[in-house]
Amino acid sequence: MLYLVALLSHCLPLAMGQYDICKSWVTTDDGPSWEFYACQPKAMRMKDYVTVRVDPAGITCGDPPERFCTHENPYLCSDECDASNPDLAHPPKLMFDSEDEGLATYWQSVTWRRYPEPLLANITLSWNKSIELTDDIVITFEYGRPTIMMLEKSLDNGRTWHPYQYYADDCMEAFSMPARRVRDLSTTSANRVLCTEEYSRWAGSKKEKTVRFEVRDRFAIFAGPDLRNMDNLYTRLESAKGLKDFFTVTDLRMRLLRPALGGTYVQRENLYKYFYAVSNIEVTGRCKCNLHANLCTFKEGNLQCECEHNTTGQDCGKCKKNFRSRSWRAGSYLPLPNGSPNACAAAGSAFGNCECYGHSNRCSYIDFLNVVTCVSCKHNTRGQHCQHCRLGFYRNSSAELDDENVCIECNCNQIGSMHDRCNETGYCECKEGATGPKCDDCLPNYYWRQGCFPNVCDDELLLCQNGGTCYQNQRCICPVGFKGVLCQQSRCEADKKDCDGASSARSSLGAILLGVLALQLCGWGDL
Ligand SMILES: *[C@@H]1O[C@H](CO)[C@@H](O)[C@H](O)[C@H]1NC(C)=O
Ligand SMILES: *[C@@H]1O[C@H](CO)[C@@H](O)[C@H](O)[C@H]1NC(C)=O
Ligand SMILES: *[C@@H]1O[C@H](CO)[C@@H](O)[C@H](O)[C@H]1NC(C)=O
Ligand SMILES: *[C@@H]1O[C@H](CO)[C@@H](O)[C@H](O)[C@H]1NC(C)=O
Ligand SMILES: *[C@@H]1O[C@H](CO)[C@@H](O)[C@H](O)[C@H]1NC(C)=O
Ligand SMILES: [Ca+2]
Repeated sequence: MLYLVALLSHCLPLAMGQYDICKSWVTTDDGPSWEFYACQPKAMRMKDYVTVRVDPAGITCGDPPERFCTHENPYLCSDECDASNPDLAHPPKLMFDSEDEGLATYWQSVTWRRYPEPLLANITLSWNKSIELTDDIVITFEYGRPTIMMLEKSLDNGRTWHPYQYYADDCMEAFSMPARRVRDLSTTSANRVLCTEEYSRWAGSKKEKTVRFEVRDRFAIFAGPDLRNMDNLYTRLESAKGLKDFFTVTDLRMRLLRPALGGTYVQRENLYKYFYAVSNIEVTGRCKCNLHANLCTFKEGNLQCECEHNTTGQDCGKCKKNFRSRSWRAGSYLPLPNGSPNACAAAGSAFGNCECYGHSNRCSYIDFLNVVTCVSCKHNTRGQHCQHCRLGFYRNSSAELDDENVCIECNCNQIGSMHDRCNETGYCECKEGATGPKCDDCLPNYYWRQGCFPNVCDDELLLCQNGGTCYQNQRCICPVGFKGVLCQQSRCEADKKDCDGASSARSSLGAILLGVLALQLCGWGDL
């Protein structure tokens, strides 16, 4: 493999483009050696690697078979869609085939027979791989373009979605957005999400068939017309925050919200001419390999970067094992023209033997200790090799030492625990009465109130006396005439003025007798 690449890099003319070569065998004053460069795969026709999903179920025409007509010929509704007949079926895969004979093949939706209920369809394209767009997305509609649609994108395999562009014949009415054109964007707004009216107006279904997401026009803001100044674009992609990500997707979704209307209002008496038909979706882009690969292969149904620079992963997004002496970094387009490979380095290659498990980019020699130590350990690690967890964190036993998630926060309850440190299994040290891994529970016979306190009363040993009731283990609510923590003390005993009416709250015979006795003993005397 190494030799092959070396050979290739010798034979290929340098003119084939920027960032095409990951390394080359060069001769220097010190003899021959490898030189490494930032590199990226070539752009490809991404529709060849996509999986598609069309929603909702039943939106594809032909089941049951259905007749339709066109805006050009609205009274001749003799065309038929029949899913069970290959010649009359319009399944989703026809959006991605190659149309060699020039005959359009297309996916088609059911007609708008449910009007005025909206005719909605989602076409979701997934690559299970991050892709960097390099040219316009071009969607070709037969029989007219939608009057309202939206393009969405995902960067995380469909977990979250973001608007990418809005399309309508009237942006204000459809989306409450002013209509704009990508050509009018400036360097500071090149990644703005906008609504355009350019691709939604009726112009005859044969004449204007395409809807675009204009990647080239946005590139041209930096690279000039015809993209002649790519250096400037690459510089911007590297420096402008979020610009690279703007052109990166793992999934795309077309939300078709209203079909072509033929330049007029909806005619209820003929709903067979309203539907969507998409013959092609062209997506041109390259695998995102973080400038660590110049090849991207399709293996077992998945795109995969062929990583160089001792990186690994689907996007070359981490360092290979034993090459983690500093943390992983993407390659950079800068400095021009070859960029920086930012390769992963073997443990032990830099600075004697300072392994930092990928949590630090820097080692430093400490003179008086005569040791090399990692500097500014990240990911909540610490230590000479970033091999320990910071105080307040503990080791994630299911993660390797070079994993970003290796240290987990202790999360000790601030009130229940002695401090915010914990042991190797995440257990905090609890104050008296508190328990649980995080000290946010109380032991039996303790109650929680800004910390754990011993029960004052309960239903077992610390019973409230004389008919008193225990309130949340915190105190006894005593009947009139009694007091004390457990209502164990008669008020008469403590203070003779308190004996009036003391009998009223008591229920047991014994208590009543006691009360009577108390009345006789002290109550009458006072009157
Ligand atoms: C299309 O996808 C959006 C989310 O992006 C969802 O809210 C909507 O319900 C979907 N529409 C249909 C018709 O499935
Ligand atoms: C997506 O790609 C990853 C990495 O190549 C693979 O492990 C996973 O099985 C793929 N998922 C699907 C649904 O193909
Ligand atoms: C990657 O590791 C191999 C094997 O140790 C080494 O020969 C090569 O030079 C390394 N590549 C880079 C870019 O560091
Ligand atoms: C522990 O590490 C694994 C592997 O990286 C990770 O999936 C998991 O989320 C981590 N656990 C916590 C609590 O962070
Ligand atoms: C951490 O503390 C808990 C509770 O005290 C204990 O059960 C566990 O064994 C301790 N773990 C270690 C590794 O010491
Ligand atoms: Ca087609």
